[in-house]
Amino acid sequence: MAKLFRAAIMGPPGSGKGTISQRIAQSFGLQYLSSGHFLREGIAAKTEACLLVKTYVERSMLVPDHVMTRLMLPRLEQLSGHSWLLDGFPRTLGQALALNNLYQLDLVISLNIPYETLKERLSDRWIHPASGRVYNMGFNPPRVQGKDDITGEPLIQHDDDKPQALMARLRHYKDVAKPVIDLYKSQGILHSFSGTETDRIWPYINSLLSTKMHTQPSDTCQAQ
Ligand code: G5P
Repeated sequence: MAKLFRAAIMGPPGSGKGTISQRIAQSFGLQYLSSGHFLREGIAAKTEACLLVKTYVERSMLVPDHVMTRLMLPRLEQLSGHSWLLDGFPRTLGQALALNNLYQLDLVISLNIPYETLKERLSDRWIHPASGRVYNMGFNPPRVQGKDDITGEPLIQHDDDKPQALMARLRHYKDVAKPVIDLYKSQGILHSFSGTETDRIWPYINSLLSTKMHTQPSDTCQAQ
């Protein structure tokens, strides 16, 4: 059996983590777990644990580490036996250390995207809330305006993509990401990618992953 591969992707809001994660999951057969999607899904389903974090998510504030790790680490336990990719977790040094106690990551991808690019992208972003599928009216529009390609259900915009919330998210990201980036750098597993277009960054990530892992038949490739 091929060795399990464990990876994480980091980057500010709108940097393309979700878009790139979906491509990685499809191309390399990794299970893909997005912390933001997982929280929003739990909030929509009104699960007790996720209702506690609703206020944080709605205000684009980081959910406290002890709550986040209590939610995410059991999900990872359910994925034992699979290779996986984490999108948006760990976000803080506390989360990274909690994860580190249980799993050794093979690779961390960090996306560096200019602020102006992030602002433009997020104001154009629409999502399908049930699945977490992400569209961008310029870059990746739905086939029918305002409707999800697969289900035909209406698309919505996040409250946290509005300009004030976005500034707060970017400030937070910078502060909390630095020690996490330093940790993964010191472990020799950090790979950073800079640019303004996902399509131009993607071939480098694709080629990095191809050399780092054996391409395996996908067991399932779904956003969780
Ligand atoms: P999330 O959901 O993790 P963010 O803010 O980190 O939220 P977000 O906003 O989902 O990340 P992304 O995944 O980095 O952004 O980017 P994306 O969705 O793929 O792309 C953004 C847009 O740009 C899309 O419309 C896409 O189509 C478009 N796009 C991509 N590439 C290009 C391109 O090349 N060109 C153009 N023109 N467009 C492009 O977290 C949400 C909340 O959950 C909580 C927090 O409250 C957080 O605010 N949370 C946590 N709290 C604590 N700890 C954690 N670990 C937490 N995780 C989540």
